[in-house]
Amino acid sequence: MLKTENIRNVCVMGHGDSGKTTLVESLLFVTKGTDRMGKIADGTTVCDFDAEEIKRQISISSTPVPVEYNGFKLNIMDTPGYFDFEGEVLQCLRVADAGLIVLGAKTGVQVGTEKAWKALGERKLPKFFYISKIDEENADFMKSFRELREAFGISVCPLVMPIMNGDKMTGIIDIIRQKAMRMSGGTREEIPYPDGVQGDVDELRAMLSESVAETSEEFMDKFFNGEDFTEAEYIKGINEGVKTGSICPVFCGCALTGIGSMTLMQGLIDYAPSPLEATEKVDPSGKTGLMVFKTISDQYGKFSFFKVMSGSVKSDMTLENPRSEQKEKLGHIYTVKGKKNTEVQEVVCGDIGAVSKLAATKTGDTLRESGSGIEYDGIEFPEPCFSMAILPVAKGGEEKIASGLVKLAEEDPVFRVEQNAETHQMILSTLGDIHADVLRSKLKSKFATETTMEEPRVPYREKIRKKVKVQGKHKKQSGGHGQYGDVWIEFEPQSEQDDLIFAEAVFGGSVPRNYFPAVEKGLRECVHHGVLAGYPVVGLKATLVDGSYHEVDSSEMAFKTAASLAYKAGLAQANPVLMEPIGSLKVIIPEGNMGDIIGDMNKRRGRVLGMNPIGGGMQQVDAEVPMSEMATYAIDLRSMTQGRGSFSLKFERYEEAPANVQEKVIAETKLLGENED
Ligand SMILES: Nc1nc2c(ncn2[C@@H]2O[C@H](COP(=O)(O)OP(=O)(O)O)[C@@H](O)[C@H]2O)c(=O)[nH]1
Ligand SMILES: [Mg+2]
Repeated sequence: MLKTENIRNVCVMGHGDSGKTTLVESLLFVTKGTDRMGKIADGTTVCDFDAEEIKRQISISSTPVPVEYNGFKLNIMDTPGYFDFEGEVLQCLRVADAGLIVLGAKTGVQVGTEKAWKALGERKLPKFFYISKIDEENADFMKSFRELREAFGISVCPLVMPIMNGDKMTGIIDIIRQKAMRMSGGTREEIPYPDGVQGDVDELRAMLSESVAETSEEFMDKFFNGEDFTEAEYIKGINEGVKTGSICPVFCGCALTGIGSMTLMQGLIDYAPSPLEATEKVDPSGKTGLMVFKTISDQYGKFSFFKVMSGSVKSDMTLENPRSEQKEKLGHIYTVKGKKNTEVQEVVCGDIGAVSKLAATKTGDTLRESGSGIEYDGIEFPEPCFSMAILPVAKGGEEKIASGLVKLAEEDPVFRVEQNAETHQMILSTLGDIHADVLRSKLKSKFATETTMEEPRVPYREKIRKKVKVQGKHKKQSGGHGQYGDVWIEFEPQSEQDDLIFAEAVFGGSVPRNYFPAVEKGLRECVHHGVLAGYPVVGLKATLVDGSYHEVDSSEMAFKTAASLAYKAGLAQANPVLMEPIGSLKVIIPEGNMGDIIGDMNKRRGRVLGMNPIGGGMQQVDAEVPMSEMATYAIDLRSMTQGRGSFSLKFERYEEAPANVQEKVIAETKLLGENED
């Protein structure tokens, strides 16, 4: 039986393409958890098994895999590096007890490295580094190590150094024990130091001592007295430091050959906290409680991944969900490795498992033994910031898109869909173009629905700027029962909340009272469509001032028509203008990007209202900008800041659109009208 103290829950993070998925594959391979070493290029890795991942050769979904080594179980969670899939990273972070940040020896620190560091720091989770792809041409361990230390300070603590033969990594040096090792027939054996490495080893050992000295006063004194630490002291210091965040051990290796993988696993076992000592400790002796951090729904059914936070989870248990207030029976429980499931009878405290067919439970939910009162924090997801209209290629496919997206939302709680009542478009909001593209691919492959995307239509408004008085006269008196309605209406701009204020100032019954409602009704129908480009009219006051009627031929219908004639004539004369939605924008960017962001804001007709440093080398820019200019901002901001920037935009008010914008919109509406006819 697995013991909780022998579990390590580790989230693997870092920039896209840094080698995370290949590393996890290697950990599985060297522990015989898989019988062949899968390759990204061949689409054969355990973690990237999804059709979309194989096609794109990037990780899209996070995948927890159990790696068993020396009696320990490492639940390694491989996450996507691409920022569109940040939601997947956050799910795994929620249940991780430590983070392993992977960075390439050649590429060094990238935005994804910084983001991982920040995310782990915010959650007070211990951090480990793995410098990958040591075998690549021009890869330089010492250079990337120094860069790492420069970026993140003296907590960055070296534990190993690669032994190189040209571009090949042939072994590894343990900096604490000062031993060189190489792999031989699947086991490690000690070898003498190769020539010319002593200098680097000394430099790394000095840095190691410096990091360890930080962990206690006693060690600090020893360090300043020039004394060396013993092996036991090093280990104690690192253990302490990892827990408080003052030490981040650094490993390295070549995942393709597996050299460095065993050392890394041993390092995680030795220094990463077990769930019992983690930032969010588990309670093995408590009543059963688990937290669902991820949901997969595919042709095999719906699987909910969970971490046991309290007690233990046994198959056939019935637990309650405090959010949905439903009871859930856990019929079959599993451990999961890529797309393979192994049914188990029990998942112990601190471990990660999966359960099928939960009816009323979604990602972020707690399941608990009744009467336990347990409820865990859910998962905070990023707000989707990239909105596009999604439409079917085939006529009448809207229903299928909507139901497909509902299904996909079970797996992906980040994106949003809404039917915009005004523009009649279905708006899909995601974290970026790749995220949207993946969802569309899944709609096609899983729900046989082909879609296209276009920029969302902008909900413009129309408004008049001048007071006018006009007549609307509807008269048809050719034989039989005729129609007669005649009104004089004053139209003027107003700035109250209501879009249309209707008043009357009719003297002496020129229009009988009982026709007033018909006039108002006629106008209310009219204001849905302005006279410029057919957008709803706002800020209008209409006062019925005069008119005439006919004893026999007047009717409500005739007065309604007369009102609409007055409306058409009046608004055209009243200097109408197109109003565009203005959003208030908050952008957070690195200081160095300031110039680009401001320049870009000007191009989008934005007004910068303020700039404020918010610490960590970041600035907050507040601005107001026409919403019509912001459709692709999520993508543009990412490319201007290499993904470091973020923003939020919300509707603020309507403002007159400049003449050139009006002309363009009006011309486009005409074109659209012609096409529809
Ligand atoms: N030379 C070399 N290439 C590697 C190594 N690890 C990964 N790669 C390659 O780097 C690319 C990205 O790897 P992947 O595991 O998908 O990175 P991820 O995006 O961080 O998951 C793939 O082409 C891998 O074959 C390594 O140790 N050495
Ligand atoms: Mg990957």
